[in-house]
Amino acid sequence: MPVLPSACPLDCPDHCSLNVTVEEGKVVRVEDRPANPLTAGFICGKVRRIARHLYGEDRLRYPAIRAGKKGEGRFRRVSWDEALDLIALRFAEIRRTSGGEAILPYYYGGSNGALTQDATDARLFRRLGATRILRTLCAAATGRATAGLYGRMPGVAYPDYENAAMILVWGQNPSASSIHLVPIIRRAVEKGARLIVIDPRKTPLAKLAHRHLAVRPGTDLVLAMALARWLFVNGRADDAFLAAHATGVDQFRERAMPWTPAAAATATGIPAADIEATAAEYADASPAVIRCGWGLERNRNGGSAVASVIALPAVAGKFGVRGGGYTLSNSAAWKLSPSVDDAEPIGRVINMNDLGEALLTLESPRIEALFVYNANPMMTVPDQNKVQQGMSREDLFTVIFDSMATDSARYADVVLPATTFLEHTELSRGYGSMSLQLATPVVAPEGEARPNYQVFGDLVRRCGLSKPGDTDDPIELTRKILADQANTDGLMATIAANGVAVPDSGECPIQFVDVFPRTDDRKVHLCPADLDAEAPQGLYHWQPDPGTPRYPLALISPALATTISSTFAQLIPGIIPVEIHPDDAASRGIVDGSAVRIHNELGEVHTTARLSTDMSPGVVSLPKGLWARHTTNGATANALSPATHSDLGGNACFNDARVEIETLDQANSHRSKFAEPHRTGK
Ligand SMILES: Nc1nc2c(c(=O)[nH]1)N[C@H]1C(S)=C(S)[C@@H](COP(=O)(O)OP(=O)(O)OC[C@H]3O[C@@H](n4cnc5c(=O)[nH]c(N)nc54)[C@H](O)[C@@H]3O)O[C@H]1N2
Ligand SMILES: Nc1nc2c(c(=O)[nH]1)N[C@H]1C(S)=C(S)[C@@H](COP(=O)(O)OP(=O)(O)OC[C@H]3O[C@@H](n4cnc5c(=O)[nH]c(N)nc54)[C@H](O)[C@@H]3O)O[C@H]1N2
Ligand SMILES: [Mo]
Repeated sequence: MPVLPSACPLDCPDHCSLNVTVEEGKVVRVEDRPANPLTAGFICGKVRRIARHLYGEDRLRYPAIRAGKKGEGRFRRVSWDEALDLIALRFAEIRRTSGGEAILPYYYGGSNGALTQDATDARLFRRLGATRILRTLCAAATGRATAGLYGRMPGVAYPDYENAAMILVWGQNPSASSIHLVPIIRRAVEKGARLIVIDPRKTPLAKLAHRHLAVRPGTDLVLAMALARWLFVNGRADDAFLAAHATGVDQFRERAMPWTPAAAATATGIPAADIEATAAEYADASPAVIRCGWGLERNRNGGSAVASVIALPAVAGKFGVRGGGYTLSNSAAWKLSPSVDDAEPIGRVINMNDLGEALLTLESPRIEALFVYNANPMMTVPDQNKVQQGMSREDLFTVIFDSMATDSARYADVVLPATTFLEHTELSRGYGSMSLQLATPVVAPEGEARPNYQVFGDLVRRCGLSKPGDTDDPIELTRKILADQANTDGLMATIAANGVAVPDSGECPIQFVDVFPRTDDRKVHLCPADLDAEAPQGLYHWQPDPGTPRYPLALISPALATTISSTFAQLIPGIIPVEIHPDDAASRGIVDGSAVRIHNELGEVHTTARLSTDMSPGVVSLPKGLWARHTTNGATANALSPATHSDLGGNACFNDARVEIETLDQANSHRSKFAEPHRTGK
């Protein structure tokens, strides 16, 4: 049985190298490939068992056209020619009558692969003059903060965590979202490192931690500013480092000053003594590393929160030693070039969090066509009821290009089946690991599935938008993406031969020794003017909790170990419960297993309750990425998440959902009393 090399490009920091066993043209086993030291030894259960995903009943295998009402999910199989000609024809009509901006491409990170997004798709939509989408569901706030303060300097590499004397895991749950970091942290702890976890939930690492700070969602900014203030007022700020390597120190210090331990305790729910003790421990420890995740960006204060957290190693002088500093996204370890030459059109841009609103209300021109790929907006975008209303428009021409029959696909006029990363060529880089990998197909496509680069390349031609020099060839596209590297030919040869390459800055750079801020003066900018101007009331200004007496509970929606966002979730059986602290449950007459209604002014979710002391009082949790089948009314956490934007980057504010929960019995008795109509999610 052949064992073939591959690489996982899915939206996960780790970026595993894979060995895939193929039997009779089908994937039968997927394991780690030792070539990549970081991911050698084990891979996640999702990809290990990916055969269930590739060959399961939800796989899309053939192009199809709607044969029922919008959203009903009835389709008739057609040929690729018929499907693509129909799309080209409708696009031509819409451009003629309303202009290209009446077409909206919608995509996110379903495959993080460089050949699958911003490649031939960009060529098509730029030449059509389509409306552009701001990719803000995730990492927009963290991206703005790291760009502003450090110019996206690469972070502390995972293997160097073993050298740390203190590890702060801040708003990340690697046990689900980045599993190769976990054994490294465990080894560091065994060797004596102090572990601090800052998370509203008792995550697996919080249970291992010496200190767990159960921060109220959306208050990390306050906590980090209180830690910074403590360092300044107790003479523990590293003045020499700040003088040599930082700007904006006075402004930053001034904004930290109001956050006394007592004031911070009120906002964050963390006792003042714990805040002070944490600051003292951090000041004393070296090397100390902060693993900043994405949980803290998904709220109104997200950008300033991330900025304040990554400011701490500068204030405390934690750089310059192996295992000291911070890690956020390491994707900037590789600077990739565009694979298509077309410039971004200057035209209409919409924030993807506003998808529902845009489909329903945007004018001049109205959105007449929606082309969704690498994304599952019905399940992953805030204000789900609005997205559903928008996608239900009978006059909206919707194309869904995916490898799975997602909940979004039910709303398609045309369904196009996509290959998965095991069936096409893909170039990808990690954002936890610093690897770059090129993988060629290990099996032929299921049914008639086709890769993105081929389908968008074909549509460019059918739309009559070809230009000389266009290529859809994945290796030629790869060469363009790597064109600005120091030694493109050498790198192409390395990734072709080994599959994987490490950046020039090395596998494990030391911050402020091997890598420096990529700002114009190579300094950390603690209060950059552009961020200060962008944040509604200035950088580091804290916006209070959006909870109300009617909707007091903070609903968060963290990643599950069994999915990547909504990918693979179709394989999870049964109804998924909302987790609630026993005290919050008791005061509401909820017991373990109760059927409950979670609701606010945006919508409602019907599911069951699971009582858990892992939750903090006042915080409830329903995972991200669920499908309609996982709740009893088909709505998920996003039916309750507002389509508001974070202070920086226009990021989604999933965790600003504030809700109330009642048992379904209570809900039904209200309903009969007031005969109040309730909208359900689906
Ligand atoms: N409530 C709540 N919602 C959230 C979050 C949250 O915290 N709370 N988190 C958000 C986060 S972090 C993210 S990143 C987003 C993700 O949001 P999405 O990107 O919409 O979610 P995915 O599940 O990754 O969907 C990707 C889709 O792309 C498809 N796909 C994969 N590879 C290919 C390919 O090669 N070609 C094509 N055409 N399709 C492909 C997959 O089958 C899948 O259906 O969700 C966000 N949604
Ligand atoms: N298995 C798996 N792996 C994944 C993904 C997945 O869905 N499943 N998704 C991938 C993607 S798209 C991304 S972006 C990354 C995300 O990876 P993570 O950063 O781990 O993202 P989340 O699970 O959203 O949030 C992490 C933690 O933040 C906590 N949290 C929520 N709100 C707050 C807050 O206000 N402050 C603090 N301090 N903590 C808070 C949550 O309880 C959770 O434990 O993981 C990637 N890897
Ligand atoms: Mo994400």
